[in-house]
Amino acid sequence: MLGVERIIGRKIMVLDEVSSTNDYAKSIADEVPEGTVVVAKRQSAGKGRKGRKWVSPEGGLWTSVILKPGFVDPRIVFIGALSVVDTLADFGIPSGIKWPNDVWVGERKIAGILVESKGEEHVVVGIGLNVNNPIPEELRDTAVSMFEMSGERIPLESVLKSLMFHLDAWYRIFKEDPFLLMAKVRERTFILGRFVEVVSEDGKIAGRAVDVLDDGSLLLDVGGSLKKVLYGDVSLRPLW
Ligand code: BT5
Repeated sequence: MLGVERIIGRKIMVLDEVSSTNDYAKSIADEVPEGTVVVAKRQSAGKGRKGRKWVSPEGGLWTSVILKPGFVDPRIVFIGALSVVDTLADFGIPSGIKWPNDVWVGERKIAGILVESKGEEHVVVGIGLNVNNPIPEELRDTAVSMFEMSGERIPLESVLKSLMFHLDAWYRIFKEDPFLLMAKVRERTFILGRFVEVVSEDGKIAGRAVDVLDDGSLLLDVGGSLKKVLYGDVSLRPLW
């Protein structure tokens, strides 16, 4: 472990390497205060949803925040996604949310969010954001980093500070008025109006993304009838 530091009044645990900051955060969640952050320089087994691999070499921001809202809510993922969008804006990079858990710049993914719960009350918000890390060959067409967008190396500390500032704000808003959070999600979700294909546990469904509803689900127009999707993997049909 490198050390424990503090950024805007919270405990930050900085690790050299860990399998997954989410797993580490879940293992300590009961013993540490809400808001504790785990950051790792590298993850040896960074993970995405459904056991997928998250590529996490040195130079990126791989972090997990422990929240204790007292309940589990599928909309918590949007606290992470909006915080990343706002952080990128602070560094002059426009981005949008690809429902439900990706942040994209143009047509490429710059960040992914993985929310996991620990029991009924504790939630870990894992955020992987490509900052200065190299993008591996196999992801060149689909992934992008802040370095690539800005042309300069960006200190990880300043990205983390900005991210935590926005996370605090969106978490507060979520607790006070989740509809306000969802209104912002709707505004930032760039897939609305586009034709998409969603793969979920119920199978594959294709249609035009119409809205993100207040419960966090995606509303699709499938040949004139509206279908609600609670969760899934979205792929975009080309614009032209
Ligand atoms: C995600 O999953 O996008 C959630 C990623 C969450 C990562 C953070 S890092 C800190 C914390 N600790 C963890 O162990 N995880 C969290 P999903 O929607 O399933 O997307 C996974 C897919 O994204 C992979 O199958 C790849 O196609 C792609 N991918 C992997 N690494 C990437 C990277 N560094 N940048 C962009 N795309 C990547």
